[in-house]
Amino acid sequence: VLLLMYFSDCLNSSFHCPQELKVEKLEKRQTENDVDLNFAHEVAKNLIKTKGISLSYPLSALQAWEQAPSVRPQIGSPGEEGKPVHIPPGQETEVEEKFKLNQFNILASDMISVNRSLPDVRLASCHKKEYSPLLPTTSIVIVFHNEAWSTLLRTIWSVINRSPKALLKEIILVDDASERDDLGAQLEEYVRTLPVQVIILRTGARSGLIRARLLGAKHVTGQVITFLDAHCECTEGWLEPLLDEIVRDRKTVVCPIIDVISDNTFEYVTASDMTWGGFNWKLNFRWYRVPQREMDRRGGDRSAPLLTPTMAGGLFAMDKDYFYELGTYDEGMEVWGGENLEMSFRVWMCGGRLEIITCSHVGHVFRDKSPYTFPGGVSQTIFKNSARVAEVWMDEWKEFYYEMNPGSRKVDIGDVSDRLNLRKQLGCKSFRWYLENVYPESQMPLEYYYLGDIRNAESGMCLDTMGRKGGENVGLSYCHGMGGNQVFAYTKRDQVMSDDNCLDASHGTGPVKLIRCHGLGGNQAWTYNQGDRSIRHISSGQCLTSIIGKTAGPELRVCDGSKTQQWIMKAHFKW
Ligand code: LR7
Ligand code: MN
Repeated sequence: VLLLMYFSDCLNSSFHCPQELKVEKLEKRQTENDVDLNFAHEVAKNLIKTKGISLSYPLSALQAWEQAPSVRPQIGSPGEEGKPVHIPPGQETEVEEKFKLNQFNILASDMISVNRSLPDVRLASCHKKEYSPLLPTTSIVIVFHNEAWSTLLRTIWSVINRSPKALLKEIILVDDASERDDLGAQLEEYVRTLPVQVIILRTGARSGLIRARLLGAKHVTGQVITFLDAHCECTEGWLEPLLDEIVRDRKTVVCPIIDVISDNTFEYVTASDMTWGGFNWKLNFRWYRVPQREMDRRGGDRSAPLLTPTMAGGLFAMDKDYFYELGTYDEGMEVWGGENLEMSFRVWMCGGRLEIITCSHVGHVFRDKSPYTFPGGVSQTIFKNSARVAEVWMDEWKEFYYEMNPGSRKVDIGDVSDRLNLRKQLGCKSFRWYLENVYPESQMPLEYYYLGDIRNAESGMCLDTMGRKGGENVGLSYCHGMGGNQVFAYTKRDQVMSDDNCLDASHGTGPVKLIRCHGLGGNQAWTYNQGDRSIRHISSGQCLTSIIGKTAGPELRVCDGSKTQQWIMKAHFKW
């Protein structure tokens, strides 16, 4: 009887449940009120041994837990309930001067209690969810380089205050060669007073966040690893839904919704539950609106786990054994960047899944710039990390990355053979599979004829987005061969596209706009004729023309075969 609670997840999850248990559950559930979980644990173990029942999660890793009490507001203290902090008049210059130390308003942060209260931002339907009475323990790994004292401590306290005690195995802090005095002995002393086990590890020399996380992961004794940045605040009920989803299927990697803590006022601002993670041709992580397809799959329930193509990278939880099975991280990556896409592609392509758990909210201080140094140079470092992602995981689609950043072809990316072997050993699927099945909305076309710059034969100028946004006109400028805004793909769906925008003309003549690609042809359908080198707008029958003496941008004109209407798609044109 006591097993009923234990196996209550069988019915609606991926556990393998023997038929008898289901029947037993249905018959006896109503009579069960208080369940002795330890006893249930024992009986369940026995059953598994004697009857060979398989469970996708080791029982020994599961714990009975009780909800953490809510944090009460400290009336009158700044920033309570996530409200913005107002800096007293006269301190504006100090705020400005100190801003660059952390790339956030440290005065505001210092004014706020490390135990501040936050609003409960969850959807109403989240409150009705029932989580497994037995969940795995987790270790929280927080890496930092020169983090501010108050944000780091508020991160730690928000974990302590808002995690069920029984589930929080330890907090592992990894200091990646910080140069701040207070992060040394003072921090060690402070954490000794905390009501939870806190371990501080130090990398010694700057190793970057990826290798710092790997050092932290080695010391994890909980069953689940949860990574957080060092300037986060966990809200009420953040942990249970993450762990619950992992118990249902240990190959699920889960992220909370990442809310915004203002870098200026430290106001807590809820992020949309209608965004997921994607990436662009430059291999930058980006948020995009969740497509209708994914809403439909969830039956319109916004509180249901959201399958996401990629994750932001800093805040996620994963079964520890699965973290190792799947090849941890790419140790060849430096400082910052790339590891989030690498992990996302690897999880999806090698048999796992990546989700945003919309009932779990954690705030993060978003910054415009990094406050710290990149020892190898910012672009060299990011080029290297991204090129490693592209080389190992993206198959032929790596060309999009290289075309955007020709400089990255020259960077020494080191040896990736271990990672390629890992991909083979794990029997991972192709990047095409990922694009077709996980991320069909991506701006990476599945089939294309050409990728590169598009040069006009008369003026010698290249089509150029000029960095403009969707809705504005496409431009023309001197061909620089540096990729970026001059990279276009001519696709088998008749699009001329640059990242997520397509050349679009709604009038028969005049300028041509960049509009978010819709894939439906119409105003975005073009044909390139390799013979006369024209780019013809299908619906209007007009030709893309570089107008002499006019550098503002190309326009649509009646096709006349002149050189102003001849466009060169130089190499690698594949019919
Ligand atoms: O050399 C370093 N050593 C470190 O220990 C550089 C950084 N770090 C620490 C740093 O102190 C911080 O705690 O690593 C953590 C992440 O660095 P941030 O906060 O400068 O990164 P970010 O928030 O700008 O960047 C996002 O992308 C990164 C790509 O490498 C990481 O995955 C970050 O964890 C990730 N942050 C998030 O996902 C939060 C949401 C941001 C978004 C979108
Ligand atoms: Mn961060």
